[in-house]
This record gives sequence, C-alpha cells and structure tokens, in this order.
Amino acid sequence: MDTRTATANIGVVGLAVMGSNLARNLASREGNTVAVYNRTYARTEELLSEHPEAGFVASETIDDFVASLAKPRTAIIMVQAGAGTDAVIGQLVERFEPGDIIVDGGNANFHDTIARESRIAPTGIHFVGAGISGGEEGALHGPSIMPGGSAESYETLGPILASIAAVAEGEPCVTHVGTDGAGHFVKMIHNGIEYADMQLIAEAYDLLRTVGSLQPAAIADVFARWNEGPLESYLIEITAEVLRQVDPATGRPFVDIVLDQAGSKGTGVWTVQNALDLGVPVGGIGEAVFARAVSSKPAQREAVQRIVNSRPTVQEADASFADDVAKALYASKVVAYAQGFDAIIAGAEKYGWDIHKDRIAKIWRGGCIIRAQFLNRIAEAYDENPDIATLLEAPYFAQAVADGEAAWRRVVATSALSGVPVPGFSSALSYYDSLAVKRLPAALVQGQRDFFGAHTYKRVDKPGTFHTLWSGDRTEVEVPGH
Ligand code: NBP
Repeated sequence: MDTRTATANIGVVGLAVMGSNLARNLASREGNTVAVYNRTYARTEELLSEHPEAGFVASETIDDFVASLAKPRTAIIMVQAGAGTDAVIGQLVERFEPGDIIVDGGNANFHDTIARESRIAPTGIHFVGAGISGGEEGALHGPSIMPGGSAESYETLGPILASIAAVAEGEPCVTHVGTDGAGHFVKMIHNGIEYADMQLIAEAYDLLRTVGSLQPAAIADVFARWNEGPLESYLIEITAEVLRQVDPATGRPFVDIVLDQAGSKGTGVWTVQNALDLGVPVGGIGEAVFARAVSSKPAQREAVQRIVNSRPTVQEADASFADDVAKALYASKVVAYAQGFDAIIAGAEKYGWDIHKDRIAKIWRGGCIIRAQFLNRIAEAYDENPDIATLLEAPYFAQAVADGEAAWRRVVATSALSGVPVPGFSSALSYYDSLAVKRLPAALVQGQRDFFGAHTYKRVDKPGTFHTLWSGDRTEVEVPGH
C-alpha cells in the first residue's frame, strides 16, 4: 500500500467549497505541503487542474492519502457534518497511528465531538473538533479558528492553523480553546451571538425606516457612518451594502423585493437549547432565533393582519432619533455579548474546559462574521479581570451602557407606542433592568410555588428554609435539612 513518500505536513479530506478553499489557503502559506483527498476523485482532479500553483499532493485512495502524510499525520476533515464525517473518521482511525491527529473542521454539534473524542482517545490518535468561521471566503483568505482537543495535538496543529487564520492586529485568530468539544462549543456560541447581532441590526433598520421615515439608501448612509464609530463591525458594514443595493429587475430597493421570512441552519437553535440546559439566560440570542421563526409563520401573520383594524400611530422622530437608535443598538449588543460569554463560562464549568475568555474575544476580531473592534473591549475587560460576574460590570461597558441608557429607554418606548416589533432591543433592556433593580418579583413566584407545590422559600431576614401551611392555618414552619 505505502508506495509514496510521506511529504505532506497537512492533509485535507473533503474538497467541496470549504475543503478546497482551506486546502488552497494552506498551500499558499510557506512551509506547508498539502495532501488532498476526496471520496469522488473527479472533484480532486478539478481542484488540481484549476490550481496547479498549489502543488497539492493528491491521492485517489484513502490509503495513498494516508501514506502521503508525514508523521505525526495531521488531516483536516471538511465533509458534510454527521454521517459523512463519521465515515471519514472511521477510515482515518483504521489507518492512523498513535500520536497522529484527526481534525474535524466541519460544523459538528459539540456533543458529537465530545463523543467522538472519547471513542477515539483509547487508540492514542488525537481527535480535534475545530470550529472554523468565516464561510467560503474565510476558508480561502483567513478564517477565525476555534480548535478543541488535547494540548499535545495543538503543539503540532497550532502553527499550521496559525499559518492560515485571519490576522487581527498582528495576532492570528486561533487559540487552543480547551479539550474535546470546546472548540465546536465556542463556535456554536459565536453563531448564536451572530444571530443576536443580526437581529438587533435589523431592528435598528426597521426603526430608522418606520419611525425615522428614512429610505434604504439613506439608512445605508447611517450604517456607513456608524461603521466609523464604536459600532464598527463586519455586520454593520455589509448591512450598509445590502441596503444600498437596488434590484436591477424592478429598480426598487433590494431589501423590499426580498421575502421577509428568515431561515436558519440550526446553530442558533443549538445555542439556545444548550443555554437552557446550562441555565444561562441568553434572551438576546433566543429572541433572534424566535424572530426568525415568527417571520417564517405566514399563516399566523396573515391571520392576525386580517383581524387587526388599526395599527398604532407611528411616533414622530426628532433630529436625534438615529443617534438614540445607535445607542440602543450598542447597549443591546453589549447585553447579547455578555449573555454569550456567560454561556461560554457555564459550558466551560460544566464540561471542564479551561477557556480564556479574553483569547476567545481576540480570535473573533478577524475572519469570522461577528468580527468587530468591539471585541477588543471585551478582551480588555476579561484581561483586566477574568472573574467579573458579567461583562456589564466591566468599567468600559458599564459606562457605555450608562451613557446610552436614556436613549435605549426612549427607543424601546417609541417602538412600543409605534407598534414596531423590537424583541431584541426590549428583551436586552428588560434583562439589564432585571439585573439592575434591587428587588425582583421572583419573590412572588417563590410564594406561588410554595402555595401550590410546597416548594419552600428562603427569607430575607434570617437563614433557613421555610414553608407556609397555605391550606392550614397559614403559619410558617421551618423545613429542616435544607
Ligand atoms: P458539504 O457539506 O456540501 O459536503 C460535501 C463534501 O462531503 C464532499 O467532499 C463530499 O464528497 C463529502 N462527503 C459526503 Br457529503 N459524504 C461523505 C462520505 N460518506 N464519505 C466521504 N466524504 C463524504 O461541503 P462544504 O459546504 O464544503 O462544507 C464542509 C463542512 O464545512 C461541513 O461540515 C459544513 O457544515 C462546514 N461549513 C462551514 C462553513 C463555515 O462558515 N464555517 C460554511 C459552509 C460549510 P463527494 O464529493 O464524494 O460527494
């Protein structure tokens, strides 16, 4: 079987758009010799003929592919998540030796990554789940990479990944996130935050259009201006581009000819499902997932539209309305990111990962969809004090939210009075208020729970656990052993 020399320091299995681009990126960096393999050889041949400059070491069989890899053999799998990934893992595990490294660069569910790692670990082969963000362009020019797996495997893998990752302020956007599924977990949270960010931006657009009476092209100018300040980010930048686009067929703004039903591929849902399991409130992400779901219920929307006779009068916007919206957007964004990082902290605790929050913020500064200046502020906050209870208490963000608070409230109130749906803005504000008020009505909920289910409660004035005899004489008893 082994007739060829092992010349490649890295291999890529799966040469559809993501794998091809990642392989080309790897080949373009000095020091890398890239082995490639795809189940259907025609796809490999296509890549070879289109990119002779890459100097790929191509194989028609998996045996030749494995033989072309220098030890420790390192292969990145970029095939369809699920059964395809398992099939390729099986083929590599059969042929690899202890110390070799299998990297799954696809969009795996982190629970699958944990299971795969524990299945493969006894063989002595390293299994690394790596979240790769940035889509096709990122894969080709520099993604943000979130590898999990063992620290030992990262010694080999780290420099290879650093060679192809995006670079932000001189630093490659890759770090060893933690063991087993940590990388795919953090990638999942990245996508959840992306949902929240997009929803908040969409709400800002809706307000500028409905209340601010601006046309899409004018709103594009507003977003372009915002992109030069603290809101600077890839998502704000592309929003301006999308809003400026005119439909060539009708001459209408592009945004007006697109059906207003947003889809999703599932990572936002995963984030919310896992946050629920972890007991972490990620309302910003949840509202964003639900907003897409509501948009995609045309029958319900039409039913309510049929029975609604009149809509509220849209409030008048004054000259500072756009600035108010910018401040509300910023404050809501701080909340969404604070919640996302809370989910990372809770995941790290539950699954035993030593995750450095500041490093995660740094590797998201380039290559990925949520890349933004803003992440520097998060990195600084966690760098200064990794143990803050929430990003909202970090001095920079506390000040930013305080500065924008009045505007945030005006925007949410105006939205409610005008009938503009802002689930992201309003849930973020409610979350902030829930943390900021001295007393929450949770006390009443505890009373209700004790009434119907004897769930007990604690008192504010003395230690212990108590129950009121609601169906008896309503005296209070102390419940021992709690
Ligand atoms: P696809 O997800 O479309 O998968 C196609 C590739 O999987 C082909 O190479 C195909 O081989 C291979 N494959 C399949 Br399908 N079943 C296989 C099996 N049983 N054994 C071996 N190979 C198999 O490719 P993609 O769009 O390039 O995405 C690759 C990965 O990257 C996926 O996990 C995807 O979710 C992820 N992704 C990430 C981003 C991002 O932004 N991070 C974007 C897009 C995709 P064939 O040629 O023989 O059919």
